[in-house]
Amino acid sequence: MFWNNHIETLSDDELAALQLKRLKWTIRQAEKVPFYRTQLREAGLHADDIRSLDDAGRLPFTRKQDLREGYPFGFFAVPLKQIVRIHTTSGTTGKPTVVGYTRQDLDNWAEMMARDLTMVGLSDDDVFQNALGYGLFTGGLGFHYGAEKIGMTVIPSATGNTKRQIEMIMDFGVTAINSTPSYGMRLAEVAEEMGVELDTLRVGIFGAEPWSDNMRKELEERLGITAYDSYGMSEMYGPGASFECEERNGLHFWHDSYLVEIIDPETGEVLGPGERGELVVTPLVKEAMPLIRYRTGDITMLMEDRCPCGRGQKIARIMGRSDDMLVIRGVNVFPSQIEHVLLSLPEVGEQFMVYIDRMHHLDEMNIEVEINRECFSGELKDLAKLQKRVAGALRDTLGLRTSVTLVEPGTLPRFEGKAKRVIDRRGEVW
Ligand code: DLL
Repeated sequence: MFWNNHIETLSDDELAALQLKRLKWTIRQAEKVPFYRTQLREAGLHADDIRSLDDAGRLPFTRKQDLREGYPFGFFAVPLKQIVRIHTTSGTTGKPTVVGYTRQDLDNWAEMMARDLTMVGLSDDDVFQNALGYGLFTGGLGFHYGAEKIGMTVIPSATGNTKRQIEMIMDFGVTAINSTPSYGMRLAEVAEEMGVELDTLRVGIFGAEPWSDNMRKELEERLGITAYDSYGMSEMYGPGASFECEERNGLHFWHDSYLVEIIDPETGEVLGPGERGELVVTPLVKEAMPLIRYRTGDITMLMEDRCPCGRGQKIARIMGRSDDMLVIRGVNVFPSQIEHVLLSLPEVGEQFMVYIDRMHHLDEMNIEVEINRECFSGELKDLAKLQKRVAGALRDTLGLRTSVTLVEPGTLPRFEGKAKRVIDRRGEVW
């Protein structure tokens, strides 16, 4: 099913022409921002110098740090009078990034979300429980307007009060649920504790943090749904920029609205399809806050194959952010890989916490893992064998020795929004 058949299936030539036109518009829009005026002047570039999409490679990159330095409104290309909404990132590492929207931006965003939701087979026949944070986080409101646009019955449940969320799913006949994958697992866990079946649910949409294929299986089995991956970031409006279709093999990007590149994060060189690197995005329709070649920090690749659904080029699921990548004794590890390994072992659950310390100049990684409720006999004795097996499986996949501590079911923290499973204590002074 298509929301906007024409734009979702443009031919390569039509798409390239539209992208070029919109790229020039974006550069003109960016020239209204002092930061970009300076950058473009220094690069000796003007919108009229962009004659083909290849010329985009001559444009300078924008980094998250640049946006931070523009705090709060330094990147707005329109007067505040025309800004109708503001969101911010959580700003755990320094000042939050502020993003602004004109009325047109909000329409563009809702249009993309409408395409996404229609793409996964949802319509005005569905009841949609939107269990993402509403507020400064873009997740809740971003989905909300797209879901209303296609006429779904929207329940703005936000996060928290998990028992009540389960009751709502049952009482309101919810057919589609939207949350972070961590919170999806929490919903499954609480439904199981309550001893109820969520019969009406058929679709789950999960995003805002990395999640593995094993996590997908787990969510699907325990919630009785088909699970779809949803990707976006505040700087691209929020969720909606990229989404899986019913094939569930990579995420489509809305190329009419974003120019997508993958670069080598070290050299800045542009990489081809099938080569993994950092995603760089130039939004093509953003009015309030245009960005040029924004370095997302997210690690993925462009996919080589054409999707049978007829839409444009896909990206692979995001492995994580380059700054989430842990370098342990020289080995690169993403928390999503740990999750993947743990979920392949039936005796342990999906809940884990990673602690990293530096002992005698060596990095040590200890992973606390919850034992699966069904396999837990009430005592932690006799678990040495299991502990060995978990550590062995992690070593085989990660190529790294880790120490594993098994803990009782229900003892590790649960997350309603994005999970924080890594505590890196290497920088701390002892
Ligand atoms: O997380 C937007 C969003 C909300 C996407 C709801 C999907 C659903 P930020 O808070 O700005 O925006 O965080 C963006 O989250 O750069 C990725 O590192 C990560 N991320 C988002 N979606 C995924 C995903 C929202 N599906 C940052 N897989 C991004 C992996 C994801 N990582």
